[in-house]
Order: sequence, then C-alpha cells, then structure tokens
Amino acid sequence: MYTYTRSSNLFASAKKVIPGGVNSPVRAFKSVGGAPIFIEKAEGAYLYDVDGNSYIDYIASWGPMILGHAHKQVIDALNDRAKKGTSFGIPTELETQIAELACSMAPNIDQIRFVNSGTEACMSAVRLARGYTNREKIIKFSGCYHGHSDAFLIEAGSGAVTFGSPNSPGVTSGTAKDTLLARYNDLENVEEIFKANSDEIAAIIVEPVAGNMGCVPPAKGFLEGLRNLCDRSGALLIFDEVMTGFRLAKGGAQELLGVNADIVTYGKVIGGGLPVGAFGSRREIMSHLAPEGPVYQAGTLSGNPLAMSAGLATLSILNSSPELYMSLESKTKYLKNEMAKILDEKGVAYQLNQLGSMMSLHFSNEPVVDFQSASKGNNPLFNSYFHGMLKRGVYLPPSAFESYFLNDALSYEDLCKTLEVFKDFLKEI
Ligand code: KE4
Repeated sequence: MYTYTRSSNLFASAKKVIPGGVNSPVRAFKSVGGAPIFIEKAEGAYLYDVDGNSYIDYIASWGPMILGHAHKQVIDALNDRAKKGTSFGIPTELETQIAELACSMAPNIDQIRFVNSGTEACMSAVRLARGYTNREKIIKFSGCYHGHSDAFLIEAGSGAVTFGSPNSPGVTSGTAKDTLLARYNDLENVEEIFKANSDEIAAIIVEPVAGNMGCVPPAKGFLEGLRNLCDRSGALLIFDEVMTGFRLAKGGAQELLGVNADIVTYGKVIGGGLPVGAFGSRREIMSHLAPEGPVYQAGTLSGNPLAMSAGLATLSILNSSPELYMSLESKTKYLKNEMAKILDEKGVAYQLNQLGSMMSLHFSNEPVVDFQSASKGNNPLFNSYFHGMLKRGVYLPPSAFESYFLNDALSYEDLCKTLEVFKDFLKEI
C-alpha cells in the first residue's frame, strides 16, 4: 500500500512559498483531486517519489524524456559541459551544432532560433508572423494550448482548461480581439473566419496533432485545408510542434503527416529535459528577426550551453536510431489495443486515441475529435482511474485533457504490468 507522508508534508511547505505549491498549475492535481506526489529521482521508465514509491512513467515530464530518464549519454554530456561553465551570454559552437542537426532533421527549415520554453517559441513565432505579414489577427483552435502568452489564453487547452478558467484574468480585451477561435478539425469554421477577416489574418497556429485535449489527431484533409487557406490568403501556417516535434518522427508531424508549415515551434524533446524552446522557418522569413531584421526577440539564457548539450545529445540519438520511432509506436499501439480489449470485456464506454507515441483514454461513447467532444468525457470516472493507477504504481497525466507520452525505456514487461494494474483498477468500478 503506497503512503505519501513525506510528499504531503513537502506539499504543505511548498504551498507556503510557491503559489498552489507548484511551479506549473497542472502539477497540482486540481483536475483529478488529491495532492501531488514529490519526486526524488527518475531512471529509465521509472519515477521514484520521496516516500520510496515507484511508478511506471507515462508523462515523461510532459514529453521531453522520450529516451527515458537519466539516459547515460545525456547525463554524460551535461556533466562534461557543466565543468566548462554553465552560461556565458556569448555564442558557443554548441548552438550551431544543434541548430544544424535540428534543421537537418526537420523538413523545410533553413534556420532556427532557440529560446527557453514552448511558450516563448510560440509567442515569438506569432510575433514573427505578424511582423512578416504586417497583419494583426491570428487564428487558434479551442482546446489547443500554445503556452501561457496572453494571445493564447483565449479558451486554451491543457492547464488553462483543466484549471477551469479558459479565459484567464489579466488578458486584455485589446489582446483578445486579435485572437480568433476556431473549432479543431472543422475546416468550414476556419473558412468562415477567413471570409469575415480576409486580409487581416497574419497566421493560423495549430497543434498538427493536438495533445492538450487528450490526443486528437487531425481529421483527413484538415491540415491540408489549412495549408490551402494560408496559401490563398497570404497568412502563415504555424505548426506548434512543441509536443510532436522530434517525437512523432525525426521530422515530427510535418514528416509523419506530409504537410509543411511556414513556421514550426519546438520544445520538450529538443531540450532533452532542460529548458529549451525553438522556432524555425525558411531563411526568407527568419531573416526578419533581430538582429538581421526588425522583429525583436531575445533571451539571456537562450541557447544556454547546458541546455544545448542535453538537447544535442538527445537529438543525436534520435537522429541515428530511426528504429526507435517504430519501436515506440509499436509499444503505444500494443498498450492501446490491449486496454481496448480489457475495456470491451468490462463493457465501459471509452475512446482510445493514439498517434505515434502519444495516446489518451476518454471515458465517453462519442469520438473525441475536438474540444467540445473531449469535454464530454466522464471526468469523475477519469479521476478515479488516475488515482486507481497511481496508487498501484502507474503515473498518468493528472488530467483528461492531456496525452500520455511513451518513452523508449519502457519495456513490454512494463506495459504488461500496466495492463494488469488497469485490470485490477477496473474491478473497483
Ligand atoms: P512550455 O512553455 O510549457 O514549455 O510549452 C508550452 C506549450 C506549447 N505548445 C504545446 C503544444 C504544449 O503542449 C505546451 C506545454 N504543454 C503542457 C502540457 N500539456 C506543459 C505542462 C505544464 O503546463 O506544466
């Protein structure tokens, strides 16, 4: 039986000095109830909390830890680099090395600029698109999350929805008027918005595979339709690949789905577990960025040598092991298919969405194809599922509006253990 004494004491102390006791809202278990556990360490596919409990990890730090935790080559790269100093605010060769590698892995990107988070990457990509097109409005999709920059907190997905405040206080009406909301997988809706705002739209920003309302793959023709709308109107198409980049394939969703964006944003995997975001595009667009062009964007720790060394080690491994993606997808499909068999036997209404190494389970009898359908899930059942798995040693995302991220260190034995735990939980309901 798992006990959480030390975690609950640490949570009480944390709440005194950190708002809500966490540095990112979704970690606080607000959506699923209860109190978060505190992690002592992680290795491979396993998390170890401060009370000595271990967990099979299915969030992988919300995506970055695709190789598993404390991967030897990543840790060695960090150790070697740290001895040379941690930050200079002066260019290093490392930045060029990871930029060259990222541009070689991702389709249609000539240049890339590194920042410190996915939010910064998406915020900067929108500013670049506005500066390049000299237009002000953007289209985003309900249920998609692009970080906590003001322009995106207009019925965002992920934490903002889980947190129950889709339109965050502090976002001005002036900002909100330039963000137009569309329905994911609804091309007609996007066309209507273009008609109503024709030459004012600077960009569409979209998660090419949505991961912040659960895992919601694009409907057939959806991304191609967005591409055509942008080509016809002169708006730019921004793929937010913070989750999917270097995860769904070496070239991310662009490669897997065969649709090219104009600007692509990255985060998570590209930093190998350290704070890194990035955005890339063809040279003609990126040349608008300072110091070459007039669109300003900057950051003290952008391209930080430690973060770059973890990212470079991670991308190098991914780049040299294409079989890793097939193996990850097979493991994810196995987990999904076996969970489906168990749920069918139990007679529970469910939807299992999956693409590559991303998946999500929704207790609903309606296909989950957008934010509205994702919101119809049986949340109380989801919450008991989350806690039922947690207390049996399986750590899932603490929200029905998130995706599972499988990592390469997961073995089929871990997956079978997870399925046994799942069967045991279902006996409770
Ligand atoms: P960060 O600023 O959190 O590094 O990235 C923002 C972001 C941008 N775009 C997409 C598609 C994202 O999923 C994210 C962040 N993802 C969430 C999890 N759904 C991060 C977890 C958290 O907020 O703590």
